[in-house]
Amino acid sequence: MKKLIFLLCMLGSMQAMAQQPFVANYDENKVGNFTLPNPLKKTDGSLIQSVKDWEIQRTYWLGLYEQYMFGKMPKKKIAQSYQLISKTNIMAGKATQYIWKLTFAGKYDVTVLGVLPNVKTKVPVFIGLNFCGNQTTSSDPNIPLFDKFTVCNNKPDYVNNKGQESSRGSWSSRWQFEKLIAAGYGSITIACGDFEEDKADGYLTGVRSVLAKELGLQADEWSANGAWAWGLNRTVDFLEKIPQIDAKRIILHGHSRLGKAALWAGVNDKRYAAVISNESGEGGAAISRRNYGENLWRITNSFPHWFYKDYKNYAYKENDLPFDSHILMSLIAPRPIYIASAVGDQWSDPKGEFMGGQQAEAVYQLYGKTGLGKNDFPALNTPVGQQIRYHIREGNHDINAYDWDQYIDFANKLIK
Ligand code: GTR
Repeated sequence: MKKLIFLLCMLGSMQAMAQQPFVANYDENKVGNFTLPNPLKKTDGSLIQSVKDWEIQRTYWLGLYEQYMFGKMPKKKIAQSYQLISKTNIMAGKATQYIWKLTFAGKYDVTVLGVLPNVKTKVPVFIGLNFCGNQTTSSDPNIPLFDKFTVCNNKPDYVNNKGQESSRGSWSSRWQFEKLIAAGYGSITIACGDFEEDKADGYLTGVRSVLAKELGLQADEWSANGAWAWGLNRTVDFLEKIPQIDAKRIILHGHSRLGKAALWAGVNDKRYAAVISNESGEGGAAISRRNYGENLWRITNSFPHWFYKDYKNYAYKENDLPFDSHILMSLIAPRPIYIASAVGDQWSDPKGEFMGGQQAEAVYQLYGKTGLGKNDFPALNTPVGQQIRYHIREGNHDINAYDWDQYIDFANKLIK
């Protein structure tokens, strides 16, 4: 009886907590105590000692991520065709801009933007999804204006779900095409909303519904992050067919919510040579067990579609999850990973993002790699680490020229 009363009280206080307006904690003294699951611990309690055993354990973790957080990743192959829509010489002959249409199962199209340096050798490329349409990445007038729902739709640059001329290049600072071309890299991007519009009912018109039969999955068996990650990985299938691209040097990046999608894409597809999480925060690189900034309750209530439907049940019960962000990032090993934060973006919990990288170290060591190494949380604008790299820069939630300088340097050292 006592137990029952206790349980009812607990339930009542949790409900009350859920009804109160959310106040994020930014006090290190209140992040709470927790023990992180050991990525190398097998279900029988023994510790993994070899890469061979880790590869088996890796599949087990991947299954848990599907089951608890992101939903299933379609395994079925799907028919894919592509068409070149336009090809434009840009940057005074230094680069070519491509627009391709990718078609899945003959019935679902997405538009890919590629900017490749005009060189004779195969080039490494960065690939990442964009928030508000390909036209926001550059002011070039040949890029089609995106005409589906995006998170920018409350801005004057968007009318009735269509990006206007004024939206061209509005986020070019996040893409830094000139910098990349000068360094010998190409850049590939697609609007995330081309795979699934970023809203609660976005699945109705996205790949989760339209391709449900072909992919053998119902929409509620996976998530928007799953659809975005799947889209990235299918774009890699296409990039492998483009002769100018060196498919062994594809570097995946994502900012914020698209950083979460990038991590999920990167663990599901070993073809990426490296993965970059830019301020991916809660549900991305940050340790969820830390009560700091955004938390699991807040994110699953604000964005229910991002995760598998049962993930919300772990709100205020993060300790019951079998994993945390360090295990997600361990699944990238031994490939290089870059985790970046900004001091003005405490919502994403920079210390939690750093800790996520730190706690993946043991798996990198199994492969004979040094991740963040013995580094403590670094000073501003001071990147640290080797195979796992980290920086916290000055400024706000964004991906900017400073971030890109570090990513190019990282790729030059570890990929080129
Ligand atoms: C916020 C969300 C974050 C992050 C961000 C973004 O509203 O709480 O998890 O994903 O959006 O994508 O910019």
